[in-house]
Amino acid sequence: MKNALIISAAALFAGSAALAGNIDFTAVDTNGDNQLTLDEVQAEKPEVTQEDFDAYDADADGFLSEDEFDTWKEEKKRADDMSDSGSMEEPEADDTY
Ligand SMILES: [Ca+2]
Ligand SMILES: [Ca+2]
Repeated sequence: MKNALIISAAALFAGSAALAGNIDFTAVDTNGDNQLTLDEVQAEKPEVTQEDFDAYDADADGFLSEDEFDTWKEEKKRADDMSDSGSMEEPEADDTY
């Protein structure tokens, strides 16, 4: 039971992890209006879905502000940290902290 919960949480993180790496807001904002549209995000990361986008469009205006984008990147970073250690349930033995 508990594992199923953990796995779905991991799947959620994997979904948000679609926005990969250290993407710079200004690099994605190709028209420079300080708002990211789904098109702009997809130009950088085609695997990002409307669903991913909406999940972080906190005020649901159809754009990601820099704050919203930062939140996304933070979530992504956390997801990466988790995948770095192999799996959430079984931390690697070479854990350094
Ligand atoms: Ca824009
Ligand atoms: Ca927004």
